[in-house]
Amino acid sequence: MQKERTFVIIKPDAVQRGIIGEIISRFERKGIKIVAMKMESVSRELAEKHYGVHKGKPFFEPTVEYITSSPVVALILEGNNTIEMVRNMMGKTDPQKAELGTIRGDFGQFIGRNIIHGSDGADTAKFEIDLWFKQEEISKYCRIDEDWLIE
Ligand code: IDP
Ligand code: MG
Repeated sequence: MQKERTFVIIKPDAVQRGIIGEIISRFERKGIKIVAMKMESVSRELAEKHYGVHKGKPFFEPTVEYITSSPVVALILEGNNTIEMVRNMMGKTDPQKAELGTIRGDFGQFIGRNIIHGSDGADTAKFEIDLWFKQEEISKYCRIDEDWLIE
């Protein structure tokens, strides 16, 4: 079994709309462990680094403005195959195309207000975790349900 970490941002629109708890509770109910979490007003510098791969694309500047427009909640989630599982729970980038039952499909309407970010692969997860969190902000602990979650 592959235990891995992923990086998630509950974006400004989700914070403003009061659905932080709804989103976090989906991860908790799925059995995914939260190992780090903080609310942060994102600087332009951090936003530009985070979205660096998209520099030069037409949506780069609006996306940097979106993510810096109001506080976000940043999390590190840990568990079995967590990167792919969280991406599946998020749904497609465009909430119009995301399936109902996914976070973007259930809560969003526009691609420029798509509720949540999650790392798209192992290298990205490592880059984003190191960019957003210090080692001492990450907690190591066992959830009491771990033995009942994994076969
Ligand atoms: P992802 O968040 O599903 O991985 P990416 O293609 O990596 O999607 O794009 C990063 C973010 O940039 C998206 O989550 C969204 O906030 C924004 N974005 C991407 N494409 C568009 C677009 O066509 N219009 C507006 N915003 C976009
Ligand atoms: Mg992406």
